[in-house]
Amino acid sequence: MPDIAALRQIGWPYATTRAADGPWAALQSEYSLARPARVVEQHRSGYLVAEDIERSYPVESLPDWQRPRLHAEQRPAVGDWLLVTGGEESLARALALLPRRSAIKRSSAGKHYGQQIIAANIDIVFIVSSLDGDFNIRRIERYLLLVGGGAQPVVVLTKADIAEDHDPGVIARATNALAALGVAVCTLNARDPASVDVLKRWLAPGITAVLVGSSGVGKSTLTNTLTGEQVMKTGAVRTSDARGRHTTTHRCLIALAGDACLIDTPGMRELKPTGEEDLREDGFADIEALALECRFRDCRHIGEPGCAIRAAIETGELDAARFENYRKLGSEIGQAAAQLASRNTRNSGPKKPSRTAKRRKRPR
Ligand SMILES: Nc1nc2c(ncn2[C@@H]2O[C@H](COP(=O)(O)OP(=O)(O)OP(=O)(O)O)[C@@H](O)[C@H]2O)c(=O)[nH]1
Ligand SMILES: [Mg+2]
Ligand SMILES: [Zn+2]
Repeated sequence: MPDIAALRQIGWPYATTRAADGPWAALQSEYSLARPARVVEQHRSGYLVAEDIERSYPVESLPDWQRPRLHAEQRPAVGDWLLVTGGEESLARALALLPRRSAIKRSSAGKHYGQQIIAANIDIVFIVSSLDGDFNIRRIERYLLLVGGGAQPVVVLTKADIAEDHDPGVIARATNALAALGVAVCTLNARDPASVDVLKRWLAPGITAVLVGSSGVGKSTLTNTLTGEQVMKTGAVRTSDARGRHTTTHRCLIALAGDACLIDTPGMRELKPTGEEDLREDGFADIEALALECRFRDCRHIGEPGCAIRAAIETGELDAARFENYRKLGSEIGQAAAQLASRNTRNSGPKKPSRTAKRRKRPR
């Protein structure tokens, strides 16, 4: 029998694991001997899962997940819940991926359209930026867009202890710029436990939070300070330009004392939208509302009479650089959405039964 109390310490959100109470009734009745386990690490060679805070173990993937043509977002990611079986005398086996409550994702790098799940089943996204030269409000707007509706974003500004020596006034400038976005912000020294304590108000029991941001901003340092142990390796930044060296190479879920979970991730260079983002909901509602006041319905805001956007830029009510970023992100979302739509049409043709479906038909 699955141990609910132990599962809840690693973020299981339901009161039971019985099929009737979960959103995957069909799945679990089929696999009545399976138990839920959470993906805590993802490596090239496979997944590590856990059923409690004490121990994680490798699990054999479903053959379906190794199909090269399977969309990446259909494979498990860190934070996902799997149904597993076995594991006492032999390698545990995954039987299914349970539906996600939420996910943070981006488009994968490369020519072809693809999505990459950064973390699944998360409640809080800590967008980490350091104050020693990394802070860039346009990049934070981009992160906010990717967080989407399922999770709450919190911007964490690190290296407050050294920021003013590098750049006097940077803390005030950064916090003012963020206040205009209406997002929660904290400024701290990631190496100092007393300073990092402010994050605990978002780390209630059962919550899963993920740390995202560029390399070298202090995500793993925050992880270590929050756990009180050196669970993650950290690396000094280059002195020439304060860039990190990509010290963390894989995503990792860690249970914190107090029953919240934290996911540390490798620093990200590129943040391309997937095409599913919504500018209205994810950080740009003010601009969308303003555009409704333009005289022409199809105003392109490039000099038409009665343009509310141009007027707001002139009075200083709207920051021209923010509007530029809105435009740029809008066009990237549009392009990605078109690629996603064409991928979905290509895939909606008649399907051959998958290998798992065939296997299930065989009598046991
Ligand atoms: N002074 C000071 N140094 C910090 C702070 N946060 C992180 N550092 C230092 O910055 C360097 C990079 O920190 P990491 O925690 O490795 O950065 P990361 O975000 O995990 O980087 P990647 O794993 O490469 O993505 C380390 O030398 C840390 O000690 C802070 O708030 N203040
Ligand atoms: Mg790291
Ligand atoms: Zn206009």
